[in-house]
Amino acid sequence: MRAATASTVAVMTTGLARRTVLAAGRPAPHGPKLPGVRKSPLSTDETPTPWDDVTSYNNFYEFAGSDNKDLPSELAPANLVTKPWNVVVEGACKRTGTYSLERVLDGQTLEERIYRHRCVEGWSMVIPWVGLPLADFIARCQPTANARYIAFDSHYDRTRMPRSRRLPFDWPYTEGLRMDEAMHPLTILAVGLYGETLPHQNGAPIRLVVPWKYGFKSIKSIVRLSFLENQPVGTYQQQEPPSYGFYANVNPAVDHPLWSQATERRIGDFFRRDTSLFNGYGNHVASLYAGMDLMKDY
Ligand SMILES: Nc1nc2c(c(=O)[nH]1)N[C@H]1C(S)=C(S)[C@@H](COP(=O)(O)O)O[C@H]1N2
Ligand SMILES: [Mo]
Repeated sequence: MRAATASTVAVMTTGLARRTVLAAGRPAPHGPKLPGVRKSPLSTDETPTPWDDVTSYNNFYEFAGSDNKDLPSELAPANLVTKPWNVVVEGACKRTGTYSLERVLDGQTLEERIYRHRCVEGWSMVIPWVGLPLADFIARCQPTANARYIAFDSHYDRTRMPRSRRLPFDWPYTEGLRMDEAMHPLTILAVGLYGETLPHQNGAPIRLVVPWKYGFKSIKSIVRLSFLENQPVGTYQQQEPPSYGFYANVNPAVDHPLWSQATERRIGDFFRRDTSLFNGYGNHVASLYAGMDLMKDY
């Protein structure tokens, strides 16, 4: 009984500490609505995490280092310059070159995709992204038969991201997907949130969202996209000791070396909930991994 009381107090204290942390960031101001956004049957009907939490509790290591959730919302707005913005397309495709953001979005209908987001650290949110299927943009790049993977680089400016130097990363932040994962209908390039332009702290002006994988695969502020024959190595995957695999599919059975992934805390909830395989998107994506051993290829 005494033990139960102590752990209840511990849970409450953690909850309060988290609330303090959430209140400390700077939620993004609201802007105009993006025009012509279409709803999608791929959205979850779960309640979205409030705007203020989605825009003030962030991971953006370039600005904040690895453990500070408040600083991205304080530092990214002034230090991430999003206009003009170009994305360089290179490698195994016919239409290599520099694409302005306007060109990426030209003639493209934007869709709202309300997705679960599960961070490898054990917290989760429900986020109403606005974006376009990555498959649509890939089709315009015309990848060749040699394109088996796609790699993404984030924008990096060490003078405007001084805290990044505290981390032993090989900047820029980089991530990769297998081509069939990249072409999957759930995979999007997000340019908005809650029907508005994407706030800087959330990876403006264009970021990846892959909802069945841990959040770190969803790379922010993309400036380069490379079609590759060989599997690229992501920023997290480069860590020593190697704790993260290439796939990083959400999997409650594969523990992080330092913590279990069996449960998660949905931001705003008091109690933890069970984590689902593929973050609950297994009916859409399990077939991509048929024949693979998910305990080994994680
Ligand atoms: N460039 C870049 N992209 C990144 C990160 C980062 O630090 N730098 N963090 C990742 C992690 S760990 C998570 S959980 C999500 C967080 O996205 P959000 O702040 O929009 O919720 O972004 C991912 N993309
Ligand atoms: Mo994350």
